[in-house]
Amino acid sequence: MKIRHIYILPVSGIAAAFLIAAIMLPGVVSCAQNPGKRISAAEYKLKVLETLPHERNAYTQGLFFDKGQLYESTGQYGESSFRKVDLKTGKVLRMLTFDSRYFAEGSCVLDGRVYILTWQEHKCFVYSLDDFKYLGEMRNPTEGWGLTSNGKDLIMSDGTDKLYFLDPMTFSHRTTLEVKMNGRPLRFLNELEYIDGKIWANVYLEDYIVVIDPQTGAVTGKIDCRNLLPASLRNSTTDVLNGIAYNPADGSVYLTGKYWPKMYKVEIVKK
Ligand SMILES: [Ca+2]
Repeated sequence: MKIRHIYILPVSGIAAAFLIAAIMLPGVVSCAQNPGKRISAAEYKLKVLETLPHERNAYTQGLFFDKGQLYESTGQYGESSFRKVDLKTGKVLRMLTFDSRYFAEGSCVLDGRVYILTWQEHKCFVYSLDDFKYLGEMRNPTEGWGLTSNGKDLIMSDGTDKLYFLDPMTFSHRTTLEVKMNGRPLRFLNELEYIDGKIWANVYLEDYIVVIDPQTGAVTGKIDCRNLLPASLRNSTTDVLNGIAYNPADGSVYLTGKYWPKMYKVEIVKK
């Protein structure tokens, strides 16, 4: 638990204790809210609804929709980019590239502004999504991995078991969520997507996606994504599953991976 601010007010000791407890409670967003309760993750598998092309040169780090349009950020030094992508053809419609000293990571949109993380460069770039115009940048004290938004906060992963809820104007931390799967901390949280009040997360180097309750940090679902990209489509550069995009217009979910030649429209079914 982390207390960011303690306000000293002229009240009696007992009243102050209640007041401080009331201030602290909303910030306690780990499973500590239910210390005796262990939530088991429900097991899901994928049903592929559609297979779509994906640029093999895209080391996918961020993937999201805005107004039905797909966007993607890609990493690696010298290859980092932000792209507007045609969903049906996989073709890049517009692209920003980053200086080779930056390794781009996750990205998301909030109120028409696109936020693009860097891995170890402690910067989050901000652009206008409409015209890709540079608006500024904010300092990120941790590493940057995945990024999404609940419509109010930016939600960021940094490769640990924590998700940070951030002010989109200042990047200051509002709350920190500790993520646990079956009662144990789940590290290496990577690309994120806020779907229907839950946070979906890739787990780096794993072939599964977890569904996280943003109130408690408990993993409520584990989605088995093994063999999503068949062996026949893999080559020496094919890397890990990474990339979740939700299109709220029709409730569809798309998945891909780093240097994958395909993207998949999927739905999840209980095992
Ligand atoms: Ca995403």
